[in-house]
Amino acid sequence: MPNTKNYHTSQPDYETAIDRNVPDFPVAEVLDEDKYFQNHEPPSYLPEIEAQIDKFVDFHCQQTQKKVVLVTSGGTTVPLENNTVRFIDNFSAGTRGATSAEYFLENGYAVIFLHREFSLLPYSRHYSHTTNCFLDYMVEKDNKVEINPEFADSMLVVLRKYMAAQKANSLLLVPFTTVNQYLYTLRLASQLLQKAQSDALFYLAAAVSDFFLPSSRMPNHKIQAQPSGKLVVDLEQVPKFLRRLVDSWAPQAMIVSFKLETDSSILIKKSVQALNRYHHQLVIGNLLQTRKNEVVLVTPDEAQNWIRLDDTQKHQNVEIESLIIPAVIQEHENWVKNWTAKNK
Ligand code: PAZ
Repeated sequence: MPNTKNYHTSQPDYETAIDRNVPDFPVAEVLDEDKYFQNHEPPSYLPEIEAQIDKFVDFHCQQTQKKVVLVTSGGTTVPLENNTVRFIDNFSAGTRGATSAEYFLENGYAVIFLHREFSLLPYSRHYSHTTNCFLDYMVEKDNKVEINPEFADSMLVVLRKYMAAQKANSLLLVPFTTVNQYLYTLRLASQLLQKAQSDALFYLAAAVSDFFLPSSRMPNHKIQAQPSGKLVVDLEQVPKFLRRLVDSWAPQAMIVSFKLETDSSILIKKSVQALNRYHHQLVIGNLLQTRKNEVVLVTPDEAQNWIRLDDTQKHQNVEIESLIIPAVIQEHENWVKNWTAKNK
């Protein structure tokens, strides 16, 4: 996909990210989502992204009538310095998001892919991180570069899907790096997606930081060695934006969040807790250790639908997302039907 954007989210906004006039961000309280936006600057490139998303949503609402899914993917960072040398990162390669995006596209959705810049992308994921270098897929023949015949057939399949998505203008790539960029972009995209009403779906697979350093306390320059020999970092809790997404940013859309745990004994409890707290439609629970082989879909009635790859499927390299996405789409179809019936 040609890179036409004029910015990189991995480069901090040196000038605007810090505002020393704002007071310290308070300890998490009710409605601190709103305070967050009052106390933190939006990324400077946001208007460019707004124009792209707006055009994409209009195109699909007016011309193709495709349902639109916003897939979030990859981990957010928490910078420790304004001129960022050090940051805290969240685990995620972007496999879940990039793979899911491909299956949504195959199932007729338009996809806004809100991803950590330089993490895995739909289609190129098959080649970008699987060898030392993409050149491993090439050979030289008669003074020319060719695709290694060993990979040519499978690459043709991927290429055709990629070209089809391009031709149909069905995939919009939107990057983030920091948690601040992620939150501002998510809010913007969800407000623009209101036009799609219940045809909008949110599939929140990104690993978003739970703690952050408020910009009012962020040092401008690289942190130097401390006299104590220790660096003590005092982080605040990131407000729970899922509540805002469900209540006011995108009240007509169906919202699917992921819950990642490492302790299997609390996975279901935490998934149910998230549904009770935010009142959205579906939580997909997964464990770090087994996330590629099994997930559990939990709905507000506390029903649990486990999706597991069996041994044959594992052997055949079936991707679990090829089973997750049809189940999510089924839920979305029910959501649209109910919403339409209620709003007749
Ligand atoms: O990107 P990946 O395939 O390596 O990992 C995917 C995942 C585990 C980050 C995702 O499935 C997930 O659970 N996201 C939500 C994480 C959370 O609870 O914040």
